[in-house]
Amino acid sequence: STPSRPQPTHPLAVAPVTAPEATVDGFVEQFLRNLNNGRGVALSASTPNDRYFALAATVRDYLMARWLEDVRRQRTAQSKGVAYLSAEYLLGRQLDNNLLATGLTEIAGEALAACGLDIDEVRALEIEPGLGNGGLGRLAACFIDSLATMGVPNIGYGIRYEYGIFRQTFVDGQQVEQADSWLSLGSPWEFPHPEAAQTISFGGHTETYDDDGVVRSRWIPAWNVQAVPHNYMVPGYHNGRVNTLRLWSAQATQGFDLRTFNSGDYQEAVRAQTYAENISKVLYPEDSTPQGKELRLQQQYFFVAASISDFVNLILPRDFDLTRLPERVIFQLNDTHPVIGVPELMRVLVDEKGLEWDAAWAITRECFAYTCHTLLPEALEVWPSDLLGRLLPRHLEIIYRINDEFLDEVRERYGDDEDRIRRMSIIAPDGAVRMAFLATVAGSKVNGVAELHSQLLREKVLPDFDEFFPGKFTNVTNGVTPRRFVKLANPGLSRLITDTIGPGWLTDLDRLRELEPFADDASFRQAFASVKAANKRALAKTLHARDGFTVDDGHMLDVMVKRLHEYKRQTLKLLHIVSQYDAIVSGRVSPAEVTPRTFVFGAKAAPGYAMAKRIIHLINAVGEVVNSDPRVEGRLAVLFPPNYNVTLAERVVPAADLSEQISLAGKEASGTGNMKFALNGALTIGTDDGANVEIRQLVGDENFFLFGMTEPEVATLAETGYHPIDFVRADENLQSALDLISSGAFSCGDGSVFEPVVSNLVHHDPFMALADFTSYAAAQQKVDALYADTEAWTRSAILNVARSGFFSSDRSMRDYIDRIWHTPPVR
Ligand code: AZC
Repeated sequence: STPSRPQPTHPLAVAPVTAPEATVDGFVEQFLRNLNNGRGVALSASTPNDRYFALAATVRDYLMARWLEDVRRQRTAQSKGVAYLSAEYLLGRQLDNNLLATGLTEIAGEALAACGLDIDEVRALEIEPGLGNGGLGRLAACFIDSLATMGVPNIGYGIRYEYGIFRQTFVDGQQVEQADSWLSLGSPWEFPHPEAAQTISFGGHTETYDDDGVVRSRWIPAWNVQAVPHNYMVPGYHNGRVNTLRLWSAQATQGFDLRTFNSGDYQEAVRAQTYAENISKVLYPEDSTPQGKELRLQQQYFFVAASISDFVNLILPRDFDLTRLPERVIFQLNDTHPVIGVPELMRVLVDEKGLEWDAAWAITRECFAYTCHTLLPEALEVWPSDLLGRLLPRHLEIIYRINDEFLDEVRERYGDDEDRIRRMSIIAPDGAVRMAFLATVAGSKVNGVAELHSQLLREKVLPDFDEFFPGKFTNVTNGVTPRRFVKLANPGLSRLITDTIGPGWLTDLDRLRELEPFADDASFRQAFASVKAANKRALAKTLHARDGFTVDDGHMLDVMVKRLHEYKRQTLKLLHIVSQYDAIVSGRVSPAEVTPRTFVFGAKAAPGYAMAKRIIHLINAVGEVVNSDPRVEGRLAVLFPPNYNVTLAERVVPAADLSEQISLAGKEASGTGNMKFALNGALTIGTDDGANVEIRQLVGDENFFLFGMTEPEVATLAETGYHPIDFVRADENLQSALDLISSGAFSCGDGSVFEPVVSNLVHHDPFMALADFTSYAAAQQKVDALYADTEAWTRSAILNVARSGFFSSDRSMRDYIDRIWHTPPVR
């Protein structure tokens, strides 16, 4: 028997943790305590950063009791939870969101005022954690918000990158990337647990051994690193629930080599440390070099292995019967980045836990589901087998066996249809491992992110698999959290909605339908329009302070914000701006005939994507000329604030009149910006692509500006041969706009500067921007016409809000639960 240990006797030690009193006095007391005891400063001597940290700590204190309770519940409950595996979480600022969740926004403001502080100044100090690139990472952040709000047990797993998405600046109109040192002043929202680090191994070789007459394989790794968990609270909205986001940071197993240091070789002394810590150093390092590719695979395995081990070895009870793992967890693979988790779970079950292969495979196939976010072939990851074999030799072995057994099944079904077998093999003819295929074979379900995308995924990307695995493919249309993107971003609209239909819509967004009748109510329209006008003024203020821009009050705000990619076709919009400018300066139209518009762009280009960077340069160059040409009489303005991020999105989205969603049909998997704009009362000009299709169906054709080819038309044109020059010849305005760029009008007379952009369009145009130009320009005329009728425009804007409730990420989560996860109903 073990010697008895001292037991807690104090009443406080056995009672559940309690929150501070939710009053102004209670808040002030807690805030000052955090400032004094946590930061070690008096109020009078505190810096703005001290105050921000103390405020964040105070909000945390209010969430803590609930969090500890939920963590406990998740360990003791035997119910199934969701482990979301994502290489990216584009969280946005935490302070406001967490205040909103606790319902303490007003109390906090008053408490700080009582301390002589302005909460707006304090909140402006927060640097957002930019741990994602774009849509995929922001979606993950919306999903964990929704799961917490719906009370579904969930752990988000990812990487705590020391540097998130680069900070974009413009030098002479060209993108320059700077490191995003978001942690330089510390992060008050994270709880690091170095003592709970996991050891993650790499390299080495495998060997076989005799295990009581059975030949088994085992991995003898060559090196390892420590994965240190950093926990973040993910609070639900007004429901007392707090889930966990666990991000892993890499640390050297043997950090500092004192003997080498003392011998004078300082660099060698920290070499191992630097090497290990590189793994979580930067979000998506350039993978155009072989070194970069390897680091990327290291990152993926690092966080997935740590997460699986965390769940299996720490969260589950010690004596858990692993054949029942599917009853406790579903690992959702956010795109292909975490797919190495499939052979990792097999390795854990077979090599570490001693299960038979077939039993382990049956468990694994139930425990994973895979979401695909793209149709671009270059975004479907493949790993060269020599790289995989070098870094993860046991995993490569496991993948080969999974593939052999899978191809046996294919042969059984279809006979020796070698062509089909080559097409379906997880190992490509060149030996590379196709991660999307592996995810599809292993996943219990595979989903696309909008109806059209899911359909194209089945029909064009993975048709053999769709046939082979009936019922495996499904759709879950993306969504966005209304807490951040309506309530926080657009308090004016939120107030108007609550005043009109009452509270409750923020967690039941379908209720926005009740606004529909008010579209015909003149006084409601007026209130709605004045909210929009106030949001525009707020944006103008932000852009002035941030970038020195002036925004003209009377302008339509026409916005295109998203990553810079040729398929998204920022060039199409730019060509239209240039053609309008051209029409004015050539005297074809008088400025007075042009609807005054401010065009807002926000976009980062991948550092190695040369064409995208040229397009950014061109947008800035056009802006510089158009904005300062007196002949335009201020009717057109092009603004391109650098470093578009979640924080800026929260200002831009509520202010927009027109939302540009103009990708080539069949290329944008879903889009989520499109949903945010519609929910905030912007009208969309868009192609029949991604979730635009569903937005248009819901808001109605008359409240959406559709243009361009459909996906089948695109496919036909590609088959019959696309010659962009034909479209240039057929549209004088297009020809003339291209000529103006070529003439050097936006490059001080030097036509060569943007020649690569123009000639790429005229000779290749891989995303058929020129083919859709005429139709786009016609749709823009319809935009002008409707905008001229203010009442009609506002009516349409209101109907966009009223009919977009479907795009709540709460609905997406319900669909995942019903169609994929089968987690128990929410209490
Ligand atoms: C994006 C898609 O491009 C976008 O259409 C979608 O809305 C978003 O995911 C969320 O599903 N994809 C990515 O960000 N990245 C990859 C690798 O697809």
